[in-house]
Amino acid sequence: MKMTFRWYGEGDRIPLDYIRQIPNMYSVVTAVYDVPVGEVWSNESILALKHAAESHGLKMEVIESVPVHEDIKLGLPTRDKYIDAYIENIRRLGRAGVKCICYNFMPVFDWTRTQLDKVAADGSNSLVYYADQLAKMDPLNGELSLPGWDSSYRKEDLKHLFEQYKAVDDEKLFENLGYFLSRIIPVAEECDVRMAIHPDDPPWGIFGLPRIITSEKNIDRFLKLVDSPYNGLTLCTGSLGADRNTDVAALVRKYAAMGRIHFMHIRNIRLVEGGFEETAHDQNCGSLDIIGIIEALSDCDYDGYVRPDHGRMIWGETGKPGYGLFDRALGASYINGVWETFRRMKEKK
Ligand code: DNO
Repeated sequence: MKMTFRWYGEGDRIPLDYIRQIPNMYSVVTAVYDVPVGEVWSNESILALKHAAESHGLKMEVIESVPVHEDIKLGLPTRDKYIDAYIENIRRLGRAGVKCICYNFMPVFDWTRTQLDKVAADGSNSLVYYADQLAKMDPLNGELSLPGWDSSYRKEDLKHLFEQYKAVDDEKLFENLGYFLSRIIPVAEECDVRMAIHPDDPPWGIFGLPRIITSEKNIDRFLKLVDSPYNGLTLCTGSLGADRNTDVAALVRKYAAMGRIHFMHIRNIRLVEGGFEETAHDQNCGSLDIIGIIEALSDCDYDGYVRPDHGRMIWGETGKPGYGLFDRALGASYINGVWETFRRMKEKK
């Protein structure tokens, strides 16, 4: 396992020096943020990120994300030019030493929460998702803004996109994903860059838009679309675990044994009536079997990347929801501790 930490580039309030001081930190997870979706990233920008990381003793082996243009997800005739640009990004990143690219195939919105600062009994706050709050949200009124959403959409663009998605159901979305993969995976193989799709978060359709990377059945289907080790997963425990019927530890064991997990996002959530609340990473703080998940990784000798996913805001910290320093650093240390314990037990056997 290689421990990583998401870093939003020079604009991030968390300096690389701090990230480096988290024990066992290996690489940053970052991206070029100032280029519109669908365009090619400049080599200068890619190398600037790499040099910044390396001058602080860190690698830049994981990119999250190279976003996928909506025309690709919609399967429009214009998709090929965006796929060409995507391919060029894979090539450029591969040349810069990147080994893994995380992306998602969620229509219009990335991860969705209904409140960003729900205060818990201990005074910390975190992101939550409550179905009754979602029912009151109107994504088309132009007033909503959430950290996972692209704020560059104008109200009219969003309306148009929602219209276009009326022609796309789950089957069509799978077909469009298959087309995209059939073009990019051969390039990823050539460049030795592992592609790692992020599951849909939450793992069900929202606002009438389709979502497909949601369950074991659909992930099995996804992996078969192009049956190559380079067509793999970012296994996000909190995303898949929001479905109470999903046994996340069992999925980790299955897909790690197949060599198809390239990146792990580890976080815990507490399942509540109609939704979930993000908690500290520790086993006892939420509903997920975090220890069982790490045990499965150890049993499979997982050597891919791991990052502590969203943290709560604690100790008075303010900042990007889910992406403060303190709780994510605690999460990294917790994951390291559990991992090292399982490794030691394995060596002794
Ligand atoms: C949320 C993240 C996601 C993830 C994308 C990958 O915190 O896990 O935004 O980066 O879905 O494309």
